[in-house]
Amino acid sequence: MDHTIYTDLLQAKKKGQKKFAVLIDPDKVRLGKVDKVLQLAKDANVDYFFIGGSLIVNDMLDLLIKSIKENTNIPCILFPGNSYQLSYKADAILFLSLISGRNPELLIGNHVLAAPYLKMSPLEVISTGYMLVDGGVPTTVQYISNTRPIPANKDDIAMSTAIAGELLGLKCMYMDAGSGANNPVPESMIDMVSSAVNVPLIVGGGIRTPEKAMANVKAGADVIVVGNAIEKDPELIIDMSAAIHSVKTSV
Ligand code: 1GP
Repeated sequence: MDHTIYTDLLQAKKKGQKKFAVLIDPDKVRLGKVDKVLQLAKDANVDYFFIGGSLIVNDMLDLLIKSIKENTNIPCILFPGNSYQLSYKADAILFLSLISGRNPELLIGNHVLAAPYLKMSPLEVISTGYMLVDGGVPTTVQYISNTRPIPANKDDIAMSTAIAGELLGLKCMYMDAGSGANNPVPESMIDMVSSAVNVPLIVGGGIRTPEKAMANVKAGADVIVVGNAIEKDPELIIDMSAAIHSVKTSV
């Protein structure tokens, strides 16, 4: 297992450079449409593909990653909704601990089951504190994880949670309002969390416009994840990527 992707993230953070990840849910994929997304992602210099969803009910995972690998050099990072969503074909995996919740299976239980597989696998394992933030609508991840999100106006709870995650040794934080959230994570919360921890901060959920993506990176996000909005309008990749990459924060 090498540490290429994490090292790259740390270096970018050090330089104040921002990254853009396009989330592809294998369940929602029609391979015809993916070709267009892949071409746009190449043209727009997308940094990563995140691959995952809360429910994966088909066997598209391997097929999707194979197709990405054949057509682009963009790294594929697994963003698994559960421990069955694993594939050796990806480059890395976000090894998520749902630290905003109090469900022991998602804090450590599933990790124990997946650990022997991951230890043997060629995947780069990036331990990540996953923080679900209330996005104004019940999301699949809330239902499936059986956890309550952090209230959107409780910046201090988010900050304390992220600090705890960092002190426990998690290498990244991911603040997520959940796929298709009405309200994305507020900038004030991103600002407070990013000021409190040194590890890279990933932010996603309900980001629909380049303006919001830009506001998030200005507030301190290091990686922006967009899924739904791009599924609806793949061309959005171009403007999203330009907006995110145009920001360079001082460090
Ligand atoms: C969800 O952060 C991701 O886990 C992306 O959310 O699909 O709403 O962009 P969207």
